[in-house]
Amino acid sequence: MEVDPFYRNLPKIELHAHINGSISTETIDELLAKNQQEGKQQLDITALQRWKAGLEKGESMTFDGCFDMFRLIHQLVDNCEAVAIVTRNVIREFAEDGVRYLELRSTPRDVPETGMTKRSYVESVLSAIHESKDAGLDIIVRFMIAIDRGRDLKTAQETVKLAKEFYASSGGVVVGLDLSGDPNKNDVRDYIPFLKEARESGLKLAIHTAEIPNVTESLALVQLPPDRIGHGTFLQPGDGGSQEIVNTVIKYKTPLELCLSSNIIGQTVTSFDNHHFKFWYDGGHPCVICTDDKGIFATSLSQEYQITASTFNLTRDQVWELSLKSIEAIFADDVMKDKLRNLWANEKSKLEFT
Ligand code: 6MZ
Repeated sequence: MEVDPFYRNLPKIELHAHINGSISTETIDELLAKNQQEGKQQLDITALQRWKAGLEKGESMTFDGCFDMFRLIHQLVDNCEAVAIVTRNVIREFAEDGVRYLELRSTPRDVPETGMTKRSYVESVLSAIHESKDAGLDIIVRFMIAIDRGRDLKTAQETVKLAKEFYASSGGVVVGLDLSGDPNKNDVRDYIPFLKEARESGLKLAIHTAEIPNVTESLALVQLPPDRIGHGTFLQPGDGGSQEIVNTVIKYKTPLELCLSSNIIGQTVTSFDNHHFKFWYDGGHPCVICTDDKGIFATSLSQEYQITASTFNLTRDQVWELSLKSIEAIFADDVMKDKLRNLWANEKSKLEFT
C-alpha cells in the first residue's frame, strides 16, 4: 500500500509491538545469510514465504496461521545474537517510520542448544535498546516482558520473577508485563495471580483481552483492571462480550491498543469498517493505533494510521489528535509525557494539514 507522507511524517507512539512478530523480511534474510556463513543447518522458511505471498495477493489467512509463523520465526531467532539483531533492526525500522516513542514487548525463551536463557534473552533485548540510544536514533524505547499463556504456569511464574528483577535493575527501561499468546490455549484466570504480583511490584500491565469471544475470561481481565487492553475485539454485548465488560472498561478508562490489520488478517474482524475502533473512538474512549506484528502482517504504523483515517473518514486534525492523545497511555511519568507533548508541538508546523 502506498502510504501518504503525512502519515509517515506524523510523530507516532507505538505501544503494541511483539519483537519477533515485527521482524522484517530483510532481517529474516540477514539471519539466514549469517547462519549460512556460519555453516549452520538452514531453516526451511517456505511456509513463511507462502504466508507473505498470500498476504500480497490478498488471500484469506487464519488466526492459527499467524501462530504457526511465530513458531517458525522462533526457530530462526534461537540465540542471543539473533535476538539483539532483530531488536536493533525493529527499533531502526520503527524510527524510520516516524515512531518517536516505542514500547516493545517480547517473551523470554530458553534454548539450551544455543545457551540462551530467559535472562540472557532479556539482556540481549536491553543491550540492543541501549545501542540504539547510543547510536542517536530519534526514538525512545521501553520494554515489556511477556507471559505466553500457551505455556505452563511454572514458566509464567519464572517470567514474572525475571520481570520484577529487571524492573528494579534496568534503570526504567523495563516498564511492564504483557500477557499474550494464543487465546485458545489455557484458562487465563489461572495467570491472574502472577499479573497481580507483577503489579504490586510496580510493573504496568498490558493484557491481551477478548481477542476471541470469551465473556468469563474478558470480565475477569477487565476487572483487574489492567493499565491497557490489547485488542479488546470482543468486549461488546452481542459480539462475544457483555454490557458489564464494556461498562467496566469505560469506568476505568482503560486505554485500548487497537491493531486493525492484525484483526482483519487473523479474521477476528470481518472488515475494516466493522472494526471496534469506531465504537470506542466515537464514545471518546482512549484508543491507541498499533501494529501488533508489523512483519507478520506486512504493515507499518503509518499504514495503520492511514487505514484508520480512510476507513473512518478522519480529518488530518483528528489523526493528529489521535496520535497526540496516545501519549496519555504510555507507561511513563508526567515528565516524559510533557517531553513528548513538546516534541509533538514542535513537529506540528512541519506537517501539511490540507
Ligand atoms: C496474541 C500474540 C499475537 O514474544 O517472540 N503474539 N499473542 N495475539 C496476537 N495477535 C496476532 N501476536 C504476537 O513475539 C511473538 C509472540 O508474541 C505473541 C505470541 O506469544 C507470539 O509467540 P515474541 O517477541
